[in-house]
Amino acid sequence: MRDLREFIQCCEAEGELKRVKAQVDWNLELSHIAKVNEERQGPALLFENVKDYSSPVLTSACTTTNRLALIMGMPKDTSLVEIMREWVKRTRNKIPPKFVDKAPCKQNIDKGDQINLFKFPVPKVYPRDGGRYFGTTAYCVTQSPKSGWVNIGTYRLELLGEKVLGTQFIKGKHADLMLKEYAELKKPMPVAAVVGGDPLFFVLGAARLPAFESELDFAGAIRGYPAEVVKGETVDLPIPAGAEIVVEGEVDPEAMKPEGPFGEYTGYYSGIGTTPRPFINVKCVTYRNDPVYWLTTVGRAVTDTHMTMALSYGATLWQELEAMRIPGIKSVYCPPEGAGRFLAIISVKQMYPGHSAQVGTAAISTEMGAYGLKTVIVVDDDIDAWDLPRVLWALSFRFNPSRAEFLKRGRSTPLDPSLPIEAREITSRIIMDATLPYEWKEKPVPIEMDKEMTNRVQDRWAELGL
Ligand SMILES: Cc1cc2nc3c(=O)[nH]c(=O)nc-3n(C[C@H](O)[C@H](O)[C@H](O)COP(=O)(O)O)c2cc1C
Ligand SMILES: [Mn+2]
Repeated sequence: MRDLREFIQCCEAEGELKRVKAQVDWNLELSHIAKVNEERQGPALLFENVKDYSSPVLTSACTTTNRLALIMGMPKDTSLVEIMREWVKRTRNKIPPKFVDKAPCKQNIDKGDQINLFKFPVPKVYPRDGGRYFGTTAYCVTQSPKSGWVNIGTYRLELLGEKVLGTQFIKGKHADLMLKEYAELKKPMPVAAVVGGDPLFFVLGAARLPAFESELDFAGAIRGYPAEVVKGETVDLPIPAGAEIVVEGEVDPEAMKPEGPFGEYTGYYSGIGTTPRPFINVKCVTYRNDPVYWLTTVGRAVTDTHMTMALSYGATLWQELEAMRIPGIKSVYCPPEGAGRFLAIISVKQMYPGHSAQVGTAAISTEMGAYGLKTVIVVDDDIDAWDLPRVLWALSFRFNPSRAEFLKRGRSTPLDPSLPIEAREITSRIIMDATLPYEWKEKPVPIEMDKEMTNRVQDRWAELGL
């Protein structure tokens, strides 16, 4: 899949998209339609008549596993866990991107006075948001001045002016690491904030992939062919050729402007009022004719953003456990109710004493788990990680609180509402081992039904009047 238009076509062919022709206001109305639609597990929406604008807005692209499967190039009825399993398999062999000369994203090029980000139908999402957020699905392309590593990261971008986007690169995120390198060199950081292109770029921009790895190479791995990229007009960065809108600019590591707040995927605001943060000074904007602007509603679980994160965070945790060569991992599930990141369930076929404990401590030590993962539940392999009723059963009957491990200090996220607003850098964690200890000589005797008798009664079901 090369661009958002191909995805829209694919969704339409599969009955997964509706065009909204009635006029809709970008100010709260559009986002509220999208959110209610997502709560009803509705289709992707293409708003074709946005008040004050002539170009369309896409929402609800990732809300259901059906559409996540389409993004991955898989059949519609694939389960989330099957999609994750495929992700883990395909991302073993990375494929770097390929530069092309001609790119649709260059159909229009605005520089100098022509630049005006209010040209695009950027919605205001929730009433208490600090403003309109150009970046919800937008991803920032940046490059390390030291190693040359190219990163793609999805970070919110607030529309602060015709030529200004506010950023929030949380400490330790890859754009933040790179900005610190530019600060040492006393140079501004070139950046391209991109909307559209292959929808995978957004999913991968939001995925917590390891440092020093390029999301562009992961995109190639998942697709099986290299991502097509083109050089920027004013920045020397690889930009997806099929992108809809590309905002090129620079971030001065020393300059700040008030940014925020924004209704986050935890269902809460992460701070009170505005905070001074670095911003993008826009130097050039390129876009396709009639560009499709793409929004994800973020906000309270479970809707669009949460499904995206459940896929990419769960798959990344699974892959990192595999890379640690821990045997017996049967399945991994990071429920969308926890935005795929605060809670993880892992099913393991135990092979030696302490195996399940190893899985629990490994999970919180992966790159994915070391940041914000608070609760890990480990279950035996007779239970699938996503089978929540069975997981609750194991927590009731196999779990003993004395076998839980508490850790007092771990990296946290400023988004976690369970911590006081002024102290969100460090969190505690718990590993709940809900397996039966491998070393027990005498295990509880499970109740089995008699197979023959079960068959017999099933055969008699109609006769029994049931
Ligand atoms: C809709 C959406 C908005 C996000 N906003 C931010 C943000 O403002 N700041 C941030 O640091 N991470 C944000 N994230 C999470 C990052 O995308 C995620 O941590 C990703 O790993 C960042 O890329 P990196 O690992 O290359 O730094 C957001 C994710 C989504 C899906
Ligand atoms: Mn990254």
